[in-house]
Amino acid sequence: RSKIGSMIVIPVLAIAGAVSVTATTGPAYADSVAAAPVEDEGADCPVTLPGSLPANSKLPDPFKKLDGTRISAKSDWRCRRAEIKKLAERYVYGEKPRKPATVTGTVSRTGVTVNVTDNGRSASFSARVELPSGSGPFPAVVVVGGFGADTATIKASGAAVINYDPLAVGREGTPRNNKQGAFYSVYGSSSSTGLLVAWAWGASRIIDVIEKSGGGILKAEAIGVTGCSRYGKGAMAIGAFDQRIALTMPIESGSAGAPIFRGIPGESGAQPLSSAYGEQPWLGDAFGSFTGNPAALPVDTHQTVAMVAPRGLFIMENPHIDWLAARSGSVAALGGAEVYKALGAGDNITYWSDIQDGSHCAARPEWRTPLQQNIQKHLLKTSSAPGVFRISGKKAGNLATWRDWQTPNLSGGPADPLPPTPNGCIGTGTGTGPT
Ligand code: MCU
Repeated sequence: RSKIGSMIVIPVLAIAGAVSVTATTGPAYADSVAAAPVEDEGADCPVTLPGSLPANSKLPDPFKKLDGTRISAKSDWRCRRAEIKKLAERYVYGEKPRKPATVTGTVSRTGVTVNVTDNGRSASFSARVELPSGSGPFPAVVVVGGFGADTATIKASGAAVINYDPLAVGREGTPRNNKQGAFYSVYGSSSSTGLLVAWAWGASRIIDVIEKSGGGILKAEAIGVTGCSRYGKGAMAIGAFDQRIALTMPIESGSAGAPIFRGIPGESGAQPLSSAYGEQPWLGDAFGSFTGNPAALPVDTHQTVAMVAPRGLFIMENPHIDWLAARSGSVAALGGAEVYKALGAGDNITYWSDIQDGSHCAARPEWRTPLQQNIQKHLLKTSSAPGVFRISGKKAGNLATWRDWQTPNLSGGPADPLPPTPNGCIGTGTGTGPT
């Protein structure tokens, strides 16, 4: 059955937006925080997962370590992030295996091919590449799934498009005990890892091949990711689980994407957790114990947002379709933004749900300029435009009601370029802020 055929709940309009934006050039700015040179920068951090999961109806404190103490320095974030990553793998998404024993492949002006061998098993997949004008080498945006992303603006901004079909790596429509696709060919069809992390693993292997190619066509240190709807869930996971990704841009991701799990049961019309778990094996098998009890989760998606910090993040949401849980999405962004602020990177996150057209995954004029600015800032390094929060008054969440922790003043590192503001907004956004 086709993926469109399975979308019974919201009508999908995949419109290819053919709108171009003239890229401006200017001096290189140092404001954007570089992506890490490795996929999993804190892999060496010791992490002991908790033995019990006490109920907590509020969002878990992202600054509180598993030993119960809070971090005090920016340099502590590295290993705190590793704890969050382990919790997110264990209870939400399933484990992302470490880099495979062998990854080979090719990068040409029209495509990337990937061959992976790990644990003695092999799999291959490929992605089609579209280059912008100019001679390159180019930054690139991995476009997950084939719809909903404004590829014309991406290319007009000066970045290549890597068309990644995640279904070749983790197929939809399979039962949890017989998952299929390149990831499951290598790690087994009964792997408890969900599709989102399988897709993330595939995107990471594309980056491995680009790294090895020597950068003549595509620049491995300037990679972004985007996708809409189920592929927005994928874009979120891809950016959270590979620190080489400089810019993460989920669109209308809905339940199992950006929105906080704790907020979904109380958000009228939002896709229930049981549905997000059951519709497709997007989340890891372990999430099944939490669909009726998200308060028992030791993590929530504000921490998936925080896993992306301090790298570029541009969350796009649609407040016109209740199913998409945009109110809970705004809380995830506001909660994760507290980590950005504490790291002195408050202007690397943008959240935008203030849009006119309510159709799902439509081409939207409102997102063109921030899309171009994010690409210029985080991939091309030709802009220092600060991130903004433009939260639609239709679905504006209130972080204050969801947290019982405050944001620490972390020592060390560069000074925070944007002081925290009382209402929890950051940047220079003029839209309706949280109430
Ligand atoms: C928002 O993403 C999903 C949603 O979770 C599903 O319930 C629905 O069937 O499809 C959406 C989607 O991927 O639309 C393209």
